[in-house]
Amino acid sequence: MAAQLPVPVFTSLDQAIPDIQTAAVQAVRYSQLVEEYEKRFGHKPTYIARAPGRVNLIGEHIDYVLFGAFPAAIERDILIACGPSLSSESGATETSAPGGVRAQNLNPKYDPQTFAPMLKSAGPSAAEEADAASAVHAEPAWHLDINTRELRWESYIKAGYYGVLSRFFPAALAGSDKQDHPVPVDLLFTGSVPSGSGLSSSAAMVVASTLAFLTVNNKLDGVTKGQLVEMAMENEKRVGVNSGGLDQAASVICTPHSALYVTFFPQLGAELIPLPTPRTTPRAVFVCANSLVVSDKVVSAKWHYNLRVVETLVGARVLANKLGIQLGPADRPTFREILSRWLGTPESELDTDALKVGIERFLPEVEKLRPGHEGRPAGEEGVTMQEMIELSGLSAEQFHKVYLSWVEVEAEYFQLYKRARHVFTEALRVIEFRDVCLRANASSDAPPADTLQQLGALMDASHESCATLCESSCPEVDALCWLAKAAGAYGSRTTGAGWGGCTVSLVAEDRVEEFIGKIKEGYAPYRELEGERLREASFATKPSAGAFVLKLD
Ligand code: NG1
Ligand code: MG
Repeated sequence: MAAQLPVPVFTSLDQAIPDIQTAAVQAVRYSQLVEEYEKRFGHKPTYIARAPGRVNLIGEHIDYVLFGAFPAAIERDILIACGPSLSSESGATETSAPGGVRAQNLNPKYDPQTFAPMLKSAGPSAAEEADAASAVHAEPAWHLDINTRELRWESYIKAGYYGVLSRFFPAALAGSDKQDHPVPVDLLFTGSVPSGSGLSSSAAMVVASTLAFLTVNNKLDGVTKGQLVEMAMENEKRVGVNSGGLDQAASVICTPHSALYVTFFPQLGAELIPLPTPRTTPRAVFVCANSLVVSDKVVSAKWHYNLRVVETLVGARVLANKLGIQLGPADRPTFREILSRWLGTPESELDTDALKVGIERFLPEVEKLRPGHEGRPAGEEGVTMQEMIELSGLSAEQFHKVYLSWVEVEAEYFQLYKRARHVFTEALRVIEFRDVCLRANASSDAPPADTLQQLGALMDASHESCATLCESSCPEVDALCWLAKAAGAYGSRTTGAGWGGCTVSLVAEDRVEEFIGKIKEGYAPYRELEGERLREASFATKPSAGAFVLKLD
C-alpha cells in the first residue's frame, strides 16, 4: 500500500488540485488506516476522504456577518477510510431506515458508534425536535439524532450524513424504492488536528464526513467545491453553533502555498492568494501555538459564540434604524448587508478596492452605536435586553421571534457597539492584509522590505481588537501573543473562535526553533512538554492542500 499510493479521484470537485507530495509523505499513515479498517470491519475500504484543519491568518468573528476572512489550510487533517458495509449489523434496528453507519476512531478516546437514520414513526427525540426548529430543509421522512447539548465526536459525522441524506435521499428512506436507498457504511477515522484549539477540527470532520458519505453513495459526481462548502456549512450548524463559512471554505478550497481570501456576500467567493515568498531572507512561516485551554464551543455557545452572532445581528438592525435604512419587521440583515444598503452601490460594482473605500467611509457611522450610559460603572457598558429591544424598534414578541427563537444566549449587557467596531475594523484589516500580499507578489524582484512587518502589524491590531472589542481571547492566549512578540514574531494573534485554543504568529523561518524554545520557557503550561508533545502544542505550518478523496483499488 505504502509503495503504491492510490491515485486521487477528484473527478467531481472542480479545480481540485491534489498535493500528491503531501499524500506521498503520508503514505504510511494512510496504509495503517487501511490495514486497521480491514481488521476491524473484515473488508477493505474503497476510499479515503481527507479534509484539513485551517489556521485563520486574519478576519476573526466576521464570517457570520458575511465579511471576508483570510485562512489557509494546514497540514494536519482528518482521514476517513470508508466503504459500503458488508455486514447486516450496520446500525440497523427494527425502527431504523436503511443506511446504517458503523464509525470507529483510531484514537481510543472516541468510542465506536453505530447509528442509522430512524423512521419518523419512531418519534423524534428532544434534541432532534430542537434541531428541527432551525432545519434548513423541509421535514424529511426520517430523523437522525444529533446531540446539540454536549460535545460528542459522532455529532460531526452525523452532521455530514444528515446533509447528504437530506439532499440526495429526502424521501427515499421511507419509500419502497430500494434502488434509491443510502448504502450502509463502515467508517474508520484518524485525525491530527487538535480538537477545541481553533484549528477547525470540527470543519475538517464535517467536510471529510460529507465527502465520505457522498463518495460511498456514488453522489460525488457533479458536486462542485462551492456546493461542498455550502453543504458543509449547513451541516455543521446542526451541531448547534451558528458558525460562518470560513473553516469549511478553507478546508475544501485551499491549495498548497496559498492563503484564501474568502467572501460570503452576495455569494460565496474565493480568491487564492499566494503568501509572499521573499526572494530575500529571511523567509517567514506561520507558527501555531496551542494555549492548551480547550474551548468547548458547543457548550459555551450561549455566552460566547452564539452570543456574538446575536449581538452583531441586533447591532446591524439598530445601526440601520439610526441610519434611516428601512427594514421589515421580520428582516435580519447582517452588518455586511447594512453596509451595502448604506453605500447604495450595486454589488457587481463593489470590487475589493471599492469595498475597502466603502468600509473606511462607513467607520464613523459605527460610532452611532456607542451606548450613552455614562452613569454605568466601568465594565458594565453595553445595553440590557430591555434596552436592546427598544433600540430595535420591534415589539418584544417580534424581537424574540427574529433574534432569539432559534438560538440560546445569555448576557446581562449586550455589546452592540464594541462588536460593530470590531467587525468593521477587522474587515478592513483583512483587505489590507490581502493588499500587502498582492503588492509583494506583484513586485518583480524583491517585495517591499517591510512586507513582513506590515503583515505582522495587522495581525497584532487584529488580536487587540479580538481581545478588547470582540472579547474572544482569554488571559492564556493573550500571554502567548505577548510572549510571541517578545520572542521576535512579526505579529501574533488569537486564531479561530477563541476563548482558548491557538495563537498564530508570523516568524522568520530560520528562527522557528529559537522562537518555540522561548515560548516553552515563558509559557508555564509548556515547561513540562518535550519532544512529540511539544511539537503537538507548537508547530510551524505552511499552507496545504484542501480536501480530497483517494480511490483505493
Ligand atoms: P473555530 O471554532 O476555530 O472552528 C469558528 C467558526 C468560524 C469563525 C471563527 C471565528 C465554526 C465551525 N467556525 O471557528 O466560522 O466564525 O470561529 O472567526 O464554528
Ligand atoms: Mg470548529
